[in-house]
Amino acid sequence: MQYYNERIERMSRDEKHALQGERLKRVVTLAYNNCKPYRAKMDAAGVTPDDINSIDDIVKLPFTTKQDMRNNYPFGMFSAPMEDIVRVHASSGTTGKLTVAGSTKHDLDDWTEAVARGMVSAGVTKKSIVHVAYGYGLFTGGLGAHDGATLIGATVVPASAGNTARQLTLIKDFCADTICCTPSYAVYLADEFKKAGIPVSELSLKQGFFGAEPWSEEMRVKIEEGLGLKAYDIYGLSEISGPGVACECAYQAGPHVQDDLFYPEIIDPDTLKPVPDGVRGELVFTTLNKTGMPLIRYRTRDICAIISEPCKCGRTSVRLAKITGRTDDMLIIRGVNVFPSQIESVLIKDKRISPHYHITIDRINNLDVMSIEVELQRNVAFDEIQEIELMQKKLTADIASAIGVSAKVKLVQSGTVPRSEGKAVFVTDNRKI
Ligand code: DLL
Repeated sequence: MQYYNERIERMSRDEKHALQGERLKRVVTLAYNNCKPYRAKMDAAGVTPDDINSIDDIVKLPFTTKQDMRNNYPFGMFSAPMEDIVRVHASSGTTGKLTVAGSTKHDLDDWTEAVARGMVSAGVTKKSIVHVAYGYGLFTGGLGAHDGATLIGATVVPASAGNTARQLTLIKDFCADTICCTPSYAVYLADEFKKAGIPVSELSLKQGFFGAEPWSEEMRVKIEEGLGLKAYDIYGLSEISGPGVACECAYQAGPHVQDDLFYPEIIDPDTLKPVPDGVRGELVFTTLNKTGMPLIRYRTRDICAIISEPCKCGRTSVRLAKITGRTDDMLIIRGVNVFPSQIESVLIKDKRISPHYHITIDRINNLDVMSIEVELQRNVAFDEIQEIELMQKKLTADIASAIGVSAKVKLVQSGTVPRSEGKAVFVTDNRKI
């Protein structure tokens, strides 16, 4: 079994517990002293860094949410001066504003090591050829996987997302043994290889790191058979760093959390109280070693459980069970986070449109397809076909530019979108993951 940082990865649980406590005190002190929103929250909760003397004291601290990030957009949650921030990434916020994360050089180094530890645990070495088909940019997938593989000394192919025909050529001709992309795209690639008449025996793939969206054991089987590799689950979120917050080892028994850097808790989303290991609830993360934008008890909204039984690989970290849903209405479409409220805010800008809309998501030929039915206001004539087509085109373009994913927009007559009794149902997700 290979380790990237054996001392940390096999550290005894007692030693880890002490390290987590020391780091928590340090990060809470940093946030309290350098970030006004944290000071205000902690003052309101009657807690100061002096109250934190062990990792178990974490429960005294208030939670941080996406709303806090939004309230302090863009850089108000940073704890370091701007001159020390060397990179920003961002993901979707609930409405127009992005959720922004800033990293110092020290934070990027930690994140990169986290990715490297995960990749090495599943067999990547300096001899590997790593094809990165996550998008490069504000999304953390591309650069995160890229930096981690580079740190190991592997050969990186920074393919980024899109242009499937070129992806097939690169994977085959450059003899990639490792691939990083979303699990749904991996299934799509497998299908495209099949269509192109390229059998798995002509590929060199041995392992792949798939994440950024939920996936099932059934998908694991499809990907492993379709691409002829072992499929590993990699988890992360841009607010905490990016991919590699947790990653599966060769035993494929749930992603190991890099818990000297990122401390996980599971809470009951209603009572906000911690639940025992093994019980599902909402995953909460605290960054123990970040300096640019530490996050304290950040509510990820992902529904998950902590697996605390030791893993056969010898790593002492806790692991995550499969993510089975969210406690908010965020959708992940082709790996992109989308909130219905973002779509709504595009729609309501057009006065001819009523607030009734319905989003449907299907998986067609292994790709997510989003369609939106939108009602016109009662006084808008539906028979001006050309006008309607123009409006549909404009809305389609506006939505694509606002959320980064295309949707088929269909305008319908007033009164045709089904009304629900009680809580409005805006989304039908037909994907069988
Ligand atoms: O998706 C980071 C990432 C990139 C992870 C590449 C893995 C691979 P965000 O765009 O901020 O960051 O989205 C974070 O995606 O809260 C989960 O809901 C979901 N997610 C990420 N990884 C997994 C996974 C990246 N392995 C949000 N399984 C998270 C299920 C995942 N859901």
